[in-house]
Amino acid sequence: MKKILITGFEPFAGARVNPSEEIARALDGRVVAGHQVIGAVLPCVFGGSIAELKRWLKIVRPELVICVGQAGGRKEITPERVAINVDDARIADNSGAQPIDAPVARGGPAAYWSTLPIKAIVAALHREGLPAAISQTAGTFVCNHLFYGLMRALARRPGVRGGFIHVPFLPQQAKRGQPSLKLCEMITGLTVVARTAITTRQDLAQTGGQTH
Ligand code: PCA
Repeated sequence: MKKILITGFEPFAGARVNPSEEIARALDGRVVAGHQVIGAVLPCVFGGSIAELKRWLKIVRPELVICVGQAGGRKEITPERVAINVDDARIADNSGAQPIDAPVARGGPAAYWSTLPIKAIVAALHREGLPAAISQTAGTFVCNHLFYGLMRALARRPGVRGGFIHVPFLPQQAKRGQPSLKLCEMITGLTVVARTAITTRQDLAQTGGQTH
């Protein structure tokens, strides 16, 4: 059976959970649109996250790769449009590294586009009643770093599509007034993302309700 690789991150910044890890674990082994999902959890570490992703790409040989990370403070499930070639960390990663103004890949292009049908994904999430919007920036921490590394790796694998999705806090992480989303809604949401990516050949040309 063809495969979909879905990755999440371990908790970071002193947190005890990361919704993206829970999503990857929950979806591991499920079948979506005739494809088997393999869920993997990556370290929240510059360099190490890309190395581990490449190891999974070799093992799984997926048709589709969806990397997921937490973006605390956002209220929607947000497909990222673009990965940029910069690491600029406001806090240290889980190994204590805090690169400033460093390239992800020296000599690499300034950016890579997601190859997921991001507008169709937002529309499909809305049809399920889930909050969703396109994001124009994945930040400059480990999520953008991994997203850039993913798209750079996929540039050498024609036909394999991939991209990055940020998700809000879980309810137990959100401080008063902060938005959050239940884990079951995120799991449904990422299933919709995967199904839409498999079944959509041509992305929609319509507004994505951009917020970030
Ligand atoms: N979110 C962080 C890194 C890991 C995660 O889940 C980010 O947005 O860069």
